[in-house]
Amino acid sequence: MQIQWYPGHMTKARRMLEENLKIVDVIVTVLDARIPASSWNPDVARLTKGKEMIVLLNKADLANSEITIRWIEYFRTKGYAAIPVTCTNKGEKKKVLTAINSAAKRRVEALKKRGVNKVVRVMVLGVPNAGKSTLINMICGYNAAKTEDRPGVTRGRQWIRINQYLELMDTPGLLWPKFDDDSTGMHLAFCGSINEQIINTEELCLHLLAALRSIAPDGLMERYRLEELDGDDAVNLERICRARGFIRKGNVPDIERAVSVILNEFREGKIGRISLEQPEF
Ligand SMILES: Nc1nc2c(ncn2[C@@H]2O[C@H](COP(=O)(O)OP(=O)(O)OP(=O)(O)O)[C@@H](O)[C@H]2O)c(=O)[nH]1
Ligand SMILES: [Mg+2]
Repeated sequence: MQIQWYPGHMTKARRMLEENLKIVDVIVTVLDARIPASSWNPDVARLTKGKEMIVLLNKADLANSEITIRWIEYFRTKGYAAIPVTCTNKGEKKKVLTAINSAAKRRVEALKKRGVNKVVRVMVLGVPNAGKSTLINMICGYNAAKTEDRPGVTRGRQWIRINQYLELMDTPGLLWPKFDDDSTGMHLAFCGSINEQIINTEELCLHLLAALRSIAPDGLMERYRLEELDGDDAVNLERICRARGFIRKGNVPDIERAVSVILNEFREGKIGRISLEQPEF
């Protein structure tokens, strides 16, 4: 299944990123902990080379914790400060602020020697729906940035002042013009980073079922009360309709409803804490 989504507002957002790069001290890259490889933007990585960067593996509550620990090791061996976070959890604030302070330390201290108290400017980047605005709200303690469970919520850049010495910039979710392989676009779509209007969601759901059948068959069977899994995911989808009572007049399975429920339940972690990607060292 081939997916590409690079609408005009992303071209604009990329330009804005380039224009603002000079004035930022630290980049925070928000990845989705379930798909760190697919949510790593190679275009942004190239643009921000040489900047202090912190890699946040967000939505850690939805990912397999052992695999997340391995991803953290992976990014650390690549030279990045990397931490797992759950931005919907307010208790994570200190951990993130410590990482930002430590990344900005060199510049802050250099200026302090010259008697200047530097305002640290942090740009928050990531694919759509990764949790950038949620991160900013968690740090500032109130809803300064709009968040929603769909991609493309934040459109323009927005500076949010945290205190006298710290400012964060929220940015629109960014993808890149061409994914290297089909699985990248698909994984991003599974996790809600692609606008559903451009996707055949039934086809996407069949691919998700195939992935879950191989990674988390027990979670899948348990959630949808299936005795066994068929090798054909169209059959599994129909069984899920029946198990959930998604039946229309004339005993016709309501596939559309099941597709929407399965995608949402996966995204909410109801099928289990599932990591779709593992690091390769
Ligand atoms: N379970 C869970 N959900 C999260 C977490 N962080 C964010 N979310 C949810 O993910 C959805 C998207 O969050 P946003 O903060 O709007 O994402 P964004 O990166 O700003 O998205 P765009 O502005 O569209 O690029 C929201 O429904 C959040 O509640 C997390 O750590 N765990
Ligand atoms: Mg946002």
